[in-house]
Amino acid sequence: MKSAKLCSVAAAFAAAFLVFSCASTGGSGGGGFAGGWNFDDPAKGTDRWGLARSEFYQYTGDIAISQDSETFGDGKLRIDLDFSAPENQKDWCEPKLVIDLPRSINIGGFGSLAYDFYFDPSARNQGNFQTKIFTNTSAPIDANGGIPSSGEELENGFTHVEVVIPFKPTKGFITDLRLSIVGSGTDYVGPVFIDNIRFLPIE
Ligand SMILES: [Ca+2]
Repeated sequence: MKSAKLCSVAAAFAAAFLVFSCASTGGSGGGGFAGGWNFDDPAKGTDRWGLARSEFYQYTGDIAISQDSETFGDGKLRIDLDFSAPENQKDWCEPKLVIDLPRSINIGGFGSLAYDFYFDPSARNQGNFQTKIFTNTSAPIDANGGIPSSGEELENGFTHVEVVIPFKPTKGFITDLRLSIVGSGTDYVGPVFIDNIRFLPIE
């Protein structure tokens, strides 16, 4: 009885894995990597990205993460932020996103992580954003980067900037990724959006 039960658990696990494997090789990358993360499919929600609340550094404001197809007409990852309290206006105030990858990613040959970032200039009186990437797994990625304070001004009032974070190339696989949107002396209150997170090859 016990072994039969174990067997059925194992079978269910194997079936789930099979389904997942098929889904994740389907092209547009559910939690996957081939095309990075574009957040265009509402059915995938945040596509496994979440908040690493226990790893926030000096950030105590409200925060929420969601998939948003309305604000720009195509899907993006939305993060609602609140740096209004003085204690959240330090030089490095870091809420952090995390993804535990369903399949490990070989990062050999990559030299930077890039994403599109959208913010509302009217949602702040001061300060800027910075960014950071980090992984806990054996192939280390640990790099900080800047986020431009001005860029393409869109009709809906948001500014679009391209963010590129170079990191020291390393061989190996990662199974997690942390991505921080860091407040740097800012009092920003409102949503920011991230899209097209992708690794870029070494130049
Ligand atoms: Ca998108």
